[in-house]
Amino acid sequence: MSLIKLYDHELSGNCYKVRLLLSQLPKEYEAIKIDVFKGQNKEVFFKNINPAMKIPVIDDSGVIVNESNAILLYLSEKYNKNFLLDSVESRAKIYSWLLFNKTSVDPFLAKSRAIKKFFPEDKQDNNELKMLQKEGNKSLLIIDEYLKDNDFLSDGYSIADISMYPYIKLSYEGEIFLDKYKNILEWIKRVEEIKDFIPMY
Ligand SMILES: N[C@@H](CCC(=O)N[C@@H](CS)C(=O)NCC(=O)O)C(=O)O
Repeated sequence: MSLIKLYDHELSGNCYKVRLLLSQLPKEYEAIKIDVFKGQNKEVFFKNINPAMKIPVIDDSGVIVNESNAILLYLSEKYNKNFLLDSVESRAKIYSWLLFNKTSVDPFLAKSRAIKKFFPEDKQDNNELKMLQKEGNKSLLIIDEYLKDNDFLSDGYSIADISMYPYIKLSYEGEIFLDKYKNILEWIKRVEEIKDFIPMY
């Protein structure tokens, strides 16, 4: 069996989700850097791997999976079901949060971060940024309310927490601040205390 290949970039929160799960499974892997800042993701060789031209992608002995949250589902299903929890009811919560993450959290938090961290100042659209920050805050409030009575997003630490963690942790880079979300701040501490946690940077 060959090592899992992860097409990766160190500044990508989506790639980090996969690195964090691989660390905790635990599962060895080979990281292949795709320099999205130089457009390597648009080169023919990578387009053949992922026609959507985005990272992360994994190649697990020929099984190619893209979309960070799909990769989390695949890897936990295949290598360590503890990250999916036991009951159908707990899994239902995981599925809900994974979809909420991709529809209502990452699109706002990751894009705000990208604008402030990676776009040149003259390309930063302040109206777009304000809209993203407003929508991001709405979702953070929902998560914060939920975490008032729950230690983790489902009934124990799972890929739902892994999926939600990076862009929430890094939200300050998009000028979305967590001070008023006390339950989220406590949850971040709990996530960072899980065995084999690795920091984003
Ligand atoms: N929904 C995708 C989003 C992936 C994504 O946006 N990846 C970024 C890096 S974090 C990327 O490849 N950007 C390059 C581009 O869009 O040109 C996922 O969750 O994997």
